[in-house]
Amino acid sequence: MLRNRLYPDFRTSMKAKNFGAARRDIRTSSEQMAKSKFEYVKEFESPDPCLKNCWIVVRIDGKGFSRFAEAHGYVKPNDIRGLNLMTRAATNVLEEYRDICLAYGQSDEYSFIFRKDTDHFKRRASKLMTTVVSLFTSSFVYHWTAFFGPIRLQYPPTFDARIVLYPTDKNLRDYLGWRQADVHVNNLYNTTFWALVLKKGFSNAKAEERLRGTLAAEKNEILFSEFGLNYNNEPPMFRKGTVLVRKLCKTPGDGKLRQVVLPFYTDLFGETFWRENPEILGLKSLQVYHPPEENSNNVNMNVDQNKSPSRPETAASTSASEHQSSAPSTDN
Ligand SMILES: Nc1nc2c(ncn2[C@@H]2O[C@H](COP(=O)(O)OP(=O)(O)O)[C@@H](O)[C@H]2O)c(=O)[nH]1
Ligand SMILES: [Mg+2]
Repeated sequence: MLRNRLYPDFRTSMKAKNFGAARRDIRTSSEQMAKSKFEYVKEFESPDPCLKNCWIVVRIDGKGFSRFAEAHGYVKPNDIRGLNLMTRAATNVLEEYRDICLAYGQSDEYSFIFRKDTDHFKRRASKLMTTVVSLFTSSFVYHWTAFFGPIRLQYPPTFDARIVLYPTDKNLRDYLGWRQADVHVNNLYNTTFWALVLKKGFSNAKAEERLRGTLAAEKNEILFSEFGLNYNNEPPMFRKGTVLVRKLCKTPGDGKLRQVVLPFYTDLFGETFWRENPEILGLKSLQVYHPPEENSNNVNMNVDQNKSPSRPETAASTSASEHQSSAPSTDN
């Protein structure tokens, strides 16, 4: 074993309680000079505060997620376990960062919206972005087994991140509308594509050729007439993505109001969501959440896929405010 000349009993001196003293001992004036000699390198760091008064969006996205989904046997086109795991990880992020007022997720991505008046990390872009994507990724791995049971992680997943600033409420709403339009378009396509491949034995190339140039109404019609599937009856989580918001909920037991992050499967287009949740854009205090009546058609994840479908009216979505009554995660 190498012996340290200054500290022959190396193990004792490296104990935490001795560490400070040991460090002080070796600080000589020449080392202090060296320290100040090197210190100028700090000046190479650039300040990166996000512009004031702007909504700060941190979007994380799975890197090479198609391969990850394949390697872990994800159900095509939508894997409920995978989507719920994404939402679990995103919930962790909202619980940690109280200045995130809304998050929106679909497929392998989540967007986290920081209040436009946040001063968290002095609005430093790198700090906000890296801590969000880091906590998201570690939470995804941490909760993996709770959602995938015996299926072991084959390799560590990676998520990338970016920051985008939106100066107006309209810009922010349009951003969220853009991400939601993405899931509308992709999910209708993927549902039809995989129905052709998995249920009719089409090759990928043949299914692609069949769908090339088709409009939404045509894909709806293929699903209905060839597979007896009304696209509007597909789970809203698949069609609309997941919106996470913070509400005050009565805790069963002591009846106290506590902050809870709740998932909604709802349209962000139009006025309804923003009218029902004015505190988000208005930067107001949290609202008390009143769960929908039991048996209301707001609770929609238990869609009976076996019931006879009625012909879809449009490719567009149905009710505006759909919330799945999953066990909320509380934080107090
Ligand atoms: N089978 C399956 N694949 C999914 C699911 N969610 C996301 N993916 C995959 O993840 C990809 C996400 O798109 P994108 O970020 O553009 O692809 P990436 O560059 O491979 O990460 C999709 O194209 C799917 O291949 C899911 O629920 N089931
Ligand atoms: Mg990706």
